[in-house]
Amino acid sequence: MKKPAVTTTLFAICALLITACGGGNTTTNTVTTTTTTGVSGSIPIGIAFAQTSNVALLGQEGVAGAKIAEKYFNDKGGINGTQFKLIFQDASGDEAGAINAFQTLINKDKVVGIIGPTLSQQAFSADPIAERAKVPVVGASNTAKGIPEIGDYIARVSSSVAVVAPNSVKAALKQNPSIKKVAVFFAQNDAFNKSETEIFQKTVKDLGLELVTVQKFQTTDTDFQSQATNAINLKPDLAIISGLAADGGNLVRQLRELGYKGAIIGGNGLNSSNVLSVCKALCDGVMIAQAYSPEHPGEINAAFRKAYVDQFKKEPPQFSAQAFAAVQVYVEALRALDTKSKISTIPLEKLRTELNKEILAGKYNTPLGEIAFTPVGEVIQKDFYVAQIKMEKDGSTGKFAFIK
Ligand code: 1QQ
Repeated sequence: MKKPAVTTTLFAICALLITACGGGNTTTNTVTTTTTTGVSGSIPIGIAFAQTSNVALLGQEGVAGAKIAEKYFNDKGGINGTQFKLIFQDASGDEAGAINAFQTLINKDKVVGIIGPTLSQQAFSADPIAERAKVPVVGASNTAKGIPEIGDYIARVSSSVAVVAPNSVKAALKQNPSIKKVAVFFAQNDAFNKSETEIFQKTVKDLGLELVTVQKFQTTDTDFQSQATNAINLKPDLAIISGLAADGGNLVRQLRELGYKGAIIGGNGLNSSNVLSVCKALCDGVMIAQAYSPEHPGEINAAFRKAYVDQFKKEPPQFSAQAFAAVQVYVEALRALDTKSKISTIPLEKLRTELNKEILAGKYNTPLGEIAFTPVGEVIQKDFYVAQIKMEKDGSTGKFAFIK
């Protein structure tokens, strides 16, 4: 009789003193978040981009855009007079890195919402964690099919491959109407590249072109001799590559080194001036569809462009503009929410849920143009472009020239 009595008493004490008895993190967290009133001090917004690994070639452009937005909007008074701060957790290039970054941002940094991760491949693993914790996520570079559909808390400012990718094929045909045979290459170990190649292959067929071969590789590959040779033997007029910056750039270089003279289209994974150092002079002429143009009219883009050019001495790339837009979405949604009821009085859990609704309801005039969201969280955007890499005589510097 004695033993159970002691256990019961202990249990009762523990129920009152959950932390002291080490009652488990889940219970402790629930108690803390429901009793804390709101966010005090500056408002934390989480950024989970790749800052290490080969994906950092793309992630660092997101970091740059987010930092410009942080300064720009805080200088303008932040969230109705309260500053916000971006908390960066390196999501690296794989699923584990993104999951780690999300967990830290949600549970330790107690952010109101997250921007990231860099790759769709990572988002399919990490976004469900935020969804279960009811923490809003705004993707700023995830373009694979199915991202907003991951859950109610998942949205993106990065337009889908289905909308963006076909533009480059149409532009290539316009520039060279004699294109008939097309070779397609894609990285088969990456969700975004699998999604993008489907769109490219469909576009090729829809436009009445002949798809002569589909060559596969891995984002970690460095040697593309066999894929490039297989394709070149079929005499294509156009090569379309869905890969990431390092592998994609290497494939461009090796195609040219093996004598390929036709047109080349790169997908969104090659959409960074970081590919220039990989394929160097041989990058010249590669066409890439864009969801942003530095020339987009309007005050907000002028301010963003100036801040970027002042700092980096070159035109802002798409991934920086999209990251800026994602921060802007949070800032404006937080302002709207704060106007209705003071953010500092709303408990964190409720704040995250209310913020998510506000994000989806808003309209934003960003450097990408006017954007809004469908109920599922897909971005609605109007203007798209195509750029072509123009290398300088020195063979190492170059730029993305927008095709009119
Ligand atoms: C995705 C992408 C990448 C190329 C972003 C860097 O579009 O993974 O969805």
